[in-house]
Amino acid sequence: MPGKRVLVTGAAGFIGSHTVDRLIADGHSVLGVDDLSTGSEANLQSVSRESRFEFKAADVAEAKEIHSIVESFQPESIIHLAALVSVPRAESEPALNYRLNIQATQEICEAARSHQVRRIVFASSAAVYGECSDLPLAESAPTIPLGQYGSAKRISEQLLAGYHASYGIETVCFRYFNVYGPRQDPASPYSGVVSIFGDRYRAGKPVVIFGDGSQSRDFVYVGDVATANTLASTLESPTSGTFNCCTGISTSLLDLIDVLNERFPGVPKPGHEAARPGDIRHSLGDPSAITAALGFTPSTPFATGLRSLLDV
Ligand code: UD2
Repeated sequence: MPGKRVLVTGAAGFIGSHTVDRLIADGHSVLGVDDLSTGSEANLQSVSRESRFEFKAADVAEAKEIHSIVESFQPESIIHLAALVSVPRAESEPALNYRLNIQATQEICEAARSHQVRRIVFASSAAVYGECSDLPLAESAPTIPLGQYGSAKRISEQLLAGYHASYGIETVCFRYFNVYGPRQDPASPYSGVVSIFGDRYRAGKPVVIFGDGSQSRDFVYVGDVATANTLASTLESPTSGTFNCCTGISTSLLDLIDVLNERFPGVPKPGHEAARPGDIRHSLGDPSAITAALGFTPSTPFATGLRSLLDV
């Protein structure tokens, strides 16, 4: 099968750079776009000398810029990962959230329509479900987002559904659960818990557990997410729909701490603080739809994924 031409927005970010690595390894040609506001070119080091990879620093919410990029590269698919990824920042800067998490999706759809792009793969989030207690979550569960970020992701899903219905563009929305792995920035208190805890244990420092530690998440390894993005953007057969990108396996913070204690036995015991206001206790997805559509389930065992993160 000849390689495809794939445009990846947010290419220098955590999920974007792993997706680019995977596309290049599979023989595809990639144009990576990123405004480098939170992503870093260092994440693209392994593909930087690859002739099938090009990089362009650009803001995807700028209509003219994205149109000219799509027109000149002529991708068969676009993987749209560029976003305002900080949930607290989306709350405090709703206009910025609108621009990056809604308007940019609209520009991508319009550019795809104008330049005959066959398919768009979009990074949605489990945040679209809000506080749903009927676990594991299937895609048919109600979507009642808790704030600006989840709401923007839901609106973007619907924009894409409209472009599919009106113009036949194939659209795939992945609702990512808690993605973890190498290159995830541990610096902010709102970074993913796996990267924060991994970073502190490696430095020999104790972590802080908000609440009693029995809260649980569906942790999905970034390499599996990259595989899902690659499959969805390059499959020959028509592919559209909205899918959970999750493992269906629940891991509590105490489970995570057990693995870390075993690996770093000398690190002082975790401290405890009050549960974070607004935190959900349990989150778990049902991966059966993604398996049926793509013949793939994110399945890297948590211990294996965690080892990759800690070994970097
Ligand atoms: C994710 C988002 C969050 C919000 C939520 C919606 C990320 C990183 N966070 O939160 O912004 O959208 O989904 O469902 O995308 N924890 C600790 N100690 C720490 C850090 C975290 O105990 O130092 C706890 C935290 O209180 C939570 C759990 O670990 O109970 C997981 O936290 P998280 O921020 O990694 O992920 P989540 O799903 O709560």
